[in-house]
Amino acid sequence: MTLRALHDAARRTLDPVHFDYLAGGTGEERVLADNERAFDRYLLLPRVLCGSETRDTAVDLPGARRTAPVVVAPTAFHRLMHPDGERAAARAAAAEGVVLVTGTAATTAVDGVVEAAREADPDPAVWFQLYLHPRQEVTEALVRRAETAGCTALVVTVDSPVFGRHTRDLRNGFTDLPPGYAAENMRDLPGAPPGSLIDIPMSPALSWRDFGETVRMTSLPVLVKGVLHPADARLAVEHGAAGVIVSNHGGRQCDAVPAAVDCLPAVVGAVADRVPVLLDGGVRRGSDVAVALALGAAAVGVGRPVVWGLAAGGEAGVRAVLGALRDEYDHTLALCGGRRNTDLTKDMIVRRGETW
Ligand code: FMN
Repeated sequence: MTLRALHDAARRTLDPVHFDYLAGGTGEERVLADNERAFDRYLLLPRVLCGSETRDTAVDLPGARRTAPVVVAPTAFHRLMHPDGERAAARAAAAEGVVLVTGTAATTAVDGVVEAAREADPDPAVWFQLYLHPRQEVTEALVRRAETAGCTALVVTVDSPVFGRHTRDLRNGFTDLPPGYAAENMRDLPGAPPGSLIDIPMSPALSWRDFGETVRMTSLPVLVKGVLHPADARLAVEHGAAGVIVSNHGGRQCDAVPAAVDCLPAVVGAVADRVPVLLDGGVRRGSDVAVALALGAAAVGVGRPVVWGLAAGGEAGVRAVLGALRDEYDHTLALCGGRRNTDLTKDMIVRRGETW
C-alpha cells in the first residue's frame, strides 16, 4: 500500500475526533501545509556512472547504529489509534532496523515499549522523548524510568513552552484523553498526579540551564528536538547536546514559523561539524529523505505517516510505511548515483525555478 492509501485507510478507521488530533496543526495550519510543500521547492541533481549494485544506507546515530536514516518521531497516544498502540509501533521499528522515539505522552509506559521492541530485535534502539518538568525531581524520575527500561538516548523537546492550540481539537472539544487511557509514563511520579493529558509538563520558564542539568543527570546521549534558530543549535551543543533535531513539531506549535526543511541548512552550518543534525516535518517520500540528507541531515524523523500505518494495520501497517520509505530512499539514492548516504551532497540540490 502507498502512504497515501494508508492515510486514507487511517481516516476511514479512526474516530474522526482522533483522526483530527493526528492530522491537525495549530492556527490556520499554514506551517503544517508548508512543511510538506517546502520539499517541492528542493530538487535533486543526480550524478551518473558512479553508483553500485547495492547501497549501504546504514547510519550511526547517538546510541544507535541503524539500517536506514529514518527515525520514528515521537507521537503521543498510540493506543487511541490502535489497540496494540506503542507496542506495535516499537516491534515494527525494531524489525525494520530503525530508531523509535517513544514519548512522555505515550499511552504505554516506556518499559513496555522497549520490551515490545526486543521481541523483534534483541538489541533495539529506543529513544525516550522527554518534556522537562518544572520540578527537577519529576524530570529525574522520568530519566531513570527511561534508563531502567533500556533506552539508548534521550530526546528533550524544547519547542513546547506552552501547549499548541490545535484548531481541530479546540473545535472538537478534544482536551483530554478518554477514560481508560493515560500518559502512562507520568503515573506515580514523585508529587505528580496519575497521568492524564493535562499533566504533561510544560513550562515557559525552563532554560538552557535546566537542559544542561538534565544532560548531567544521565550518561545517555541527550538530543534536543524543536530547534529552528542556528543560535539555539549552538547553545544546545554548548550545553552538552549529542544531536539537534530541526523541527517545528509538525506544525503543531507556532503557526508563523518556516517549514522545517527551510531551517535545516542554517542549523547544519552552525553545528553539523560537531553533532548530528536530524530533521522532522513533512517527510512523505523517499526523495524527501534524500533531499534532507543532501542538505546535511544525518537522518529524518517521520511522525504522522507512521501513525497512519498504525491506525490502518497495526504493526504490519507501520512496517509498510517504514519499508516504503526505505525502499523509495534506496531507489532515489541509486538514481542519484549514490552508494551510501554521505554521497548525497549539497551541490546536488537546486531550488525549483533557480539555476546555479
Ligand atoms: N513531538 C514531541 O516531541 N512529543 C510529543 O508528544 C509529540 N506528539 C505528537 C502527536 C501527534 C499526533 C503528532 C502528529 C506529532 C507529535 N509530535 C510530538 C511531533 C512529532 O514528533 C514530529 O515533530 C512531527 O510529527 C513531524 O512532522 P510529520 O508529522 O509531518 O512527520
